[in-house]
Amino acid sequence: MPDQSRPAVIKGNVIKGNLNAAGLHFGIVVSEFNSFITNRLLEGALDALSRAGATEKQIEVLRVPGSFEIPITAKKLASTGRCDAIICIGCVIRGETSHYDYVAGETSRGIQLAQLDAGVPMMFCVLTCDTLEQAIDRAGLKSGNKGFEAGLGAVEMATLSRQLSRKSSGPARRPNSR
Ligand code: INI
Repeated sequence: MPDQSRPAVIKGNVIKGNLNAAGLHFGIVVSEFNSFITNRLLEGALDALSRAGATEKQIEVLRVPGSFEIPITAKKLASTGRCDAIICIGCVIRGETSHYDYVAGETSRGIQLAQLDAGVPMMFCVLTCDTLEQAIDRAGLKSGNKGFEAGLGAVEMATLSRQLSRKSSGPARRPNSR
């Protein structure tokens, strides 16, 4: 007998993305600075998109000089309305001066501002490392490939966003309601 003195445990209407890239379009903005690392991250992201079912014509890759140039490029790309999600790839490695702090800080801040402003999900795949070894580990060795993770994240966020766009046009409906 259910205990009727206690409220039923409810889960709510869970809305979640999935890993099916069918019908979606992705942008990837890649920094050329530290290209030894960023090209590996790019390969990881492309691998993830391909495993999710994306084909060549669903993906466009834009190359920029350094991480600092990623936010404006991602924002402009988002404004074309072509992309369901954008993957931002860069690698900032700490040097002897404070330059690192400006580049890393402004790149992350810029990408966050760009995605909030544009309403297009942007994956933050900018490594911020103290050493080259840490970057290598995160671009395909010990700690996996952060580009691959970003690729999967892009598909999940793109599919979630599509659901939210559909739902925002009217009151919530149950799947079988008329
Ligand atoms: N850009 C990077 O992507 N990573 C770095 O480590 C880096 N460092 O160390 O200087 C870097 N600098 C270039 C910067 O992103 C701009 O391209 C440049 O300042 C011109 O605006």
